[in-house]
Amino acid sequence: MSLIERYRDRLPFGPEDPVVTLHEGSTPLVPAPRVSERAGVEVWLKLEGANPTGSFKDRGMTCAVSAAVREGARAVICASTGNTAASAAAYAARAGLTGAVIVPEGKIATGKLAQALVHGARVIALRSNFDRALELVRELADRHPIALVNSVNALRLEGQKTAAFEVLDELGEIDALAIPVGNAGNVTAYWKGFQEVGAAPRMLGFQAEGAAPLVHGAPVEHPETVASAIRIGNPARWEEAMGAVVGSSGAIRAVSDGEILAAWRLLSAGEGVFCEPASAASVAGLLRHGPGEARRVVCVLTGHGLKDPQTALDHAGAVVPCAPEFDALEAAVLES
Ligand code: AN7
Repeated sequence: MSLIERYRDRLPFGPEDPVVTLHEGSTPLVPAPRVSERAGVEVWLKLEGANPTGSFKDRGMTCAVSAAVREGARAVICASTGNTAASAAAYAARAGLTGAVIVPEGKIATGKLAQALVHGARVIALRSNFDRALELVRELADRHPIALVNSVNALRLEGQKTAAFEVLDELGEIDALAIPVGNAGNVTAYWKGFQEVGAAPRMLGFQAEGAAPLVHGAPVEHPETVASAIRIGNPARWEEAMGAVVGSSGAIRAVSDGEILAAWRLLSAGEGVFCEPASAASVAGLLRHGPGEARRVVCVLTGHGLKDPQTALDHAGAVVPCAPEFDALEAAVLES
């Protein structure tokens, strides 16, 4: 079922409104015994990589693109570190709209680039970073009748808040939500969702050390991190994210690339869950900074590991070459 249909009473869509959907949402929420043991609390993983295009962006995109169709838009546009581009391209294709995505040249994961291209979007590689791309794209959307589908679009947050409903529907109550933070739309959306149903878990947002403007309290001009999805130096939802953190007695903290990769390895080899590096920042943050007084924590794994096969191969074990003979194969399989 489409996310809009499922939550229509809590979303700004009427029964006659057009719905552009790939049946997003309803993602798995799975217990994480190994992470729980390390963190000393009950940890659950919200697998947002199980959405149709492999990231949480689909929840927001179904709403942003449906609204664009309702308004008669012919084209959608976004700046993106990759996942928004993949999602916008897919939903634009679904709606029969033209899509254009502006990405930082050479800095988006291979899977995301492939997705944007196969869905037929015009992919523009800007010789700069995400922050500059967003600045330019906002101006472009001001001057042309093109719907901007970045999370500066309120409909994106409306859709993404539904993940908070799902978490509470399954667990009843949680003490804290650990979540990676880039442009800060998702942490804002979860907080909105929790508040709408009278819940107030601590919002624990995590940024990569080299791209941690909310931790330093100032924009970062040249953000850098292995977690390319959150390589963002000047989040558009800065104030709202700080509001969520203060309102929930939470925090925004930094994790190093090494900690992100260690958490990513624990998830993939220890839990059987393959997420992209940015997503592992939630678990890395919980392990580094601790759960505080929380006893039950949900970590949001925002995107699928297959999004970024190159980083995965760079940081995983090597394959074992083998001659096509029985003895060689036996040795290759059994020898350590
Ligand atoms: C996997 O696609 O900003 O704090 O342009 O892809 O709401 O920005 C992606 C962000 C976390 C951070 N995890 O969410 C984009 C983009 C993954 C992401 C984030 C992103 P926000």
